[in-house]
Amino acid sequence: MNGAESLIRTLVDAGVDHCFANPGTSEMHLVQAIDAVPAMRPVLCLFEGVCSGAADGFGRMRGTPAATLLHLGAGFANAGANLHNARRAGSPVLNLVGDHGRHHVVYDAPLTSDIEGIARPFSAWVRTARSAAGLARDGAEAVLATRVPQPVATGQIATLSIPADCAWGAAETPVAPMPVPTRAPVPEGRVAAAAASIDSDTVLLLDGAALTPSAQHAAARVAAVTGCQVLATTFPARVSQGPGLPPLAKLPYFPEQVQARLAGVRRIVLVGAEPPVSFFAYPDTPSSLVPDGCEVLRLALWQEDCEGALEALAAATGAPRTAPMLNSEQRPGRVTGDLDTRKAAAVVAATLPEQAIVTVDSGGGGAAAGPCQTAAPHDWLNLPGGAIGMGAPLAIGAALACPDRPVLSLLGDGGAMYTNQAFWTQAREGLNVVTVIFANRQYKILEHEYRRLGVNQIGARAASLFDLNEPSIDWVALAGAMGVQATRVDTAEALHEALQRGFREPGPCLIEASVP
Ligand SMILES: Cc1ncc(C[n+]2csc(CCOP(=O)(O)OP(=O)(O)O)c2C)c(N)n1
Ligand SMILES: [Mg+2]
Repeated sequence: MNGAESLIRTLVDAGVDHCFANPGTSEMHLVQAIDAVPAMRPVLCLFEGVCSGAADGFGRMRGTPAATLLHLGAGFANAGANLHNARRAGSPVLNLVGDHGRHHVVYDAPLTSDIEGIARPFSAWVRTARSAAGLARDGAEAVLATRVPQPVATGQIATLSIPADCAWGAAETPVAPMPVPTRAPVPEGRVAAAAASIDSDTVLLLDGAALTPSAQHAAARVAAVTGCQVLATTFPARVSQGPGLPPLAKLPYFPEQVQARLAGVRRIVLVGAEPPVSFFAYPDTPSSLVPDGCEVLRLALWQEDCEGALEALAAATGAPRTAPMLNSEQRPGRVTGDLDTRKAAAVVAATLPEQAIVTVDSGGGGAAAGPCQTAAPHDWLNLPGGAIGMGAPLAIGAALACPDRPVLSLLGDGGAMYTNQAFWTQAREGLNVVTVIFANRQYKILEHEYRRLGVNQIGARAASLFDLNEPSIDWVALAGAMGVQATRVDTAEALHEALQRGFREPGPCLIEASVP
């Protein structure tokens, strides 16, 4: 057995059985090892940002890592933006990066690069393998590193750089999986402090593991007895919603909206969340959006047992056993006429299948989140790191992690162009992913942000940086070229019909929704 095979067998034994790959020459022995170990499923992605976004989607849904296989520093760098999102999501991801054999590095051949230097800002754990015999242990430790709960911005990404000679050199056996630590419980004192002060002027702010169904139920019970408000952060990485779950409001996006939402709040209790901040800096807006004089208490940190903390808080506040107010199923009525974003959102809620996984990115998809809360039980995956181009790759990973669940991607036409290679992998793997492109033929949010500068007249040169017309992107042709069935719709009725057909028929499809 060589190092590569001992590594791949070690990963499979530890439950890592999907590899989103874009290999090159320095990874050929790893490819050979994947070929020799049928339990490892290789998934070819035609751009590394698709590999990393897919691994993020897989990790968010499965809770255990998928591997990526990337080609030296250049391949890793291409994966960067979606690794940034995966880091902010706290997703477990294992990057395997091939490097030149160590004897070759001194020659500074063209692809030579500082892999560790490129990997470090994205990774909680970075290592370069030092021997073929040690590669299996490196792999086992890398998997463990993805499973150790970390503070929010640290993330749970492990990057193992593998010099080619460590892959081809002789090795002995795989290494057994290492025990996985659980989340630390929250000290009783913090629960008592929160329970003593929580009242109707309090917001319980939830993120991360505080947004599981049972955590949401516990938070709703606390609200029932104390009168506090429950809010989620603006873009939680994963949130379960639907009939049977408590209604969940989220903090809005723009800073002045957050300030308005939190006006009069005297106490914020953080559960897996950080204190609210403005997404961006603006000349006349504070960065921190905690209201003046508002107290901030931390009940549970992101990496701690948020569910347990909310259960304990419910017990300490004498909350009722069950949450009183739960969403009941209520679908929007028939929507007709020319499409706009609001109508498209209603049609999405009208057609959402049970147990769907919804991935969003930039674009109008977020508008459907509210109406979908009463449509059908689902998981909603947001863009936690703000690096657009995540939604389509994320759908690949979600579909492979949960093959029995339908996946719906709601994507902006701008964001979807960053990683449109994802559609090819969706077709190649026959994934049940329905994509709706919100085709407004512009970077609408950027035009909005530009106007927020106080600009009334947008100059032609500035406007050209927000406009996606001329040439206008033909999504039906683009998807068709990659083997994905596609259709264009401009009315609510046609979108309704196309969504129903998309969910009914196996394999991926794409709907270009004209939303002027
Ligand atoms: C990686 C990355 N590059 C650039 C941006 C800046 N950016 C934010 S939104 C956006 C355009 C989004 O356009 P689209 O997806 O069409 O949504 P729309 O605003 O039209 O609703 C851009 C370029 C970003 N957030 N991330
Ligand atoms: Mg757009």
